Amino acid sequence: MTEVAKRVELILKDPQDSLVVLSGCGTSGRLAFFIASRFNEALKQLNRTLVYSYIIAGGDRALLSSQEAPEDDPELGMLSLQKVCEGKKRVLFIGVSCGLSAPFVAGQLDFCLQHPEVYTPVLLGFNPTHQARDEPIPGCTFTFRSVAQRLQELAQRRKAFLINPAVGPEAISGSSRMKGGDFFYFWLHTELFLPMEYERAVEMTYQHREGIAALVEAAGRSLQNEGGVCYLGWGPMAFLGLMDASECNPTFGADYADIRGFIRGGYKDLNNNEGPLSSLGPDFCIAHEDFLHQVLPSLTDRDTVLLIYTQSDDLHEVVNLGRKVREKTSNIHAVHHRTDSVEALQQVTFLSFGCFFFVLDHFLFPKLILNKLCIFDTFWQWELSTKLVLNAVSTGAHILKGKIYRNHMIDLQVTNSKLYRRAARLLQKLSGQAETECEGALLKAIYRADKLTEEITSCDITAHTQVARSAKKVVPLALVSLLTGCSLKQVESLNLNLYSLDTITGTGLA
Ligand code: F1P
Repeated sequence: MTEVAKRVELILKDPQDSLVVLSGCGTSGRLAFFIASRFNEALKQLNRTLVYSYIIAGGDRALLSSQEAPEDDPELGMLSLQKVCEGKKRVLFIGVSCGLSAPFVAGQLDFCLQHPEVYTPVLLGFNPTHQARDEPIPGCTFTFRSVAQRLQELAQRRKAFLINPAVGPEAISGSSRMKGGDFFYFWLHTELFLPMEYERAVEMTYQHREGIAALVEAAGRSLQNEGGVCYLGWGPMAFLGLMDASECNPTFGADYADIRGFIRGGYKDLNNNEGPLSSLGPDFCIAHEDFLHQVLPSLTDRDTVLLIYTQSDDLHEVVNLGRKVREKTSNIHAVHHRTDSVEALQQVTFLSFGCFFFVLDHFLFPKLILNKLCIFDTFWQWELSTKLVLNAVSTGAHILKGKIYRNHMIDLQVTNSKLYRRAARLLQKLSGQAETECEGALLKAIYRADKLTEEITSCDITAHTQVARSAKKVVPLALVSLLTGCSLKQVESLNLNLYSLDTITGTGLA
């Protein structure tokens, strides 16, 4: 890690024709974007050359919505890396795949290994090398594991780097959006810019356990009652809301309207490579203006709204929007970050909001505003803290909705080869039945067919995952069908809520 930090330092000192590229899929790609943007912002303020760049599988639309299919494409990964690095003579490439699994990233790492005169590859993930994915990648001679092993060998001579601490599996398995993501965020900050103390941010956040629990309950009630949760954010913190919301779709089978994020100035504030994407549909409309037009008119007490802002944001604006929301729902809350040096500002906040807001605002950090770097330090602690709170809110709310079975997020979307295999493994683990039965049940649920035809079984995984994009509750349906012996039609007529899974399977419904 120290060695990687030194390489970054060299690039920062002599940025001519150099680049640090962060790349990943899903959550890893979103964090790559967020961190590259934040670091470039910091460099801008210090009048330094911008050296950070990001790549996310599926392009910028994947920043806001689930696009797992491109994760399977190593060539796409390689081509997008080549494009970003055109004309560069020195590139530090940081490929992130929490599970050491994404072919998109494997393709990029392989390309770096073939061009050592320009690229120094770094692989960041949270899995031991021998557990990296070893499934053949169509059209390639390498697997993720073989690439990781090559990196490991070169790492001894400092020609490549493999950073894969085991930070433990996700408490609720099935997504890299929580612990893996937190560590990725934390690691990049400490290694790529300047060493900082994040432990305190975590401690301070969880001092607000009760407040966070209240938020989880409110959001959970909304989801249970077919309402929605909206994050209305200001400044960089707003993207964390967008990111948290977009992850709920592949992780919990959620609809885009269940949890939505909005950022004050929309794409102008997001500052992504591809610019505005609102023309792609309502789920890509992300500005507060869009919230006012699309969501506010039909907002009710069933919905939860969470404002996310800091002392640096325009409080009058926060108050104005807050008042509009309050006219429609009493279920309005706020995460407010401040340092302990702004008592006056805090008073304003309380005066304006006190009567109707639950304000989770005592994030007291030491007075760090000594120089510009310390301002970033404080901001980054707030960002980590916000990520922790939002992950807790959305995960907890989905648990309350009944999306978790025996500690597994089983209503995942089966939209790429990794997720297809994960779904099949989950079915085996939870039903105790053989692999072929489980895969059969999975296919039946994807195609909504009670019998598997030749047409279905002759298709490959890519075709199955394309059909699965529009199928709902695939794994829960397959599981109940496996456990009860009921046909898919019978199971579907139950209008499944995972809360009732144990009851259904325990009473021998068949
Ligand atoms: C990438 C990713 C995850 C997401 C889901 C699908 O994983 O998009 O972020 O939660 O599991 O895969 P990884 O390559 O970082 O392990």
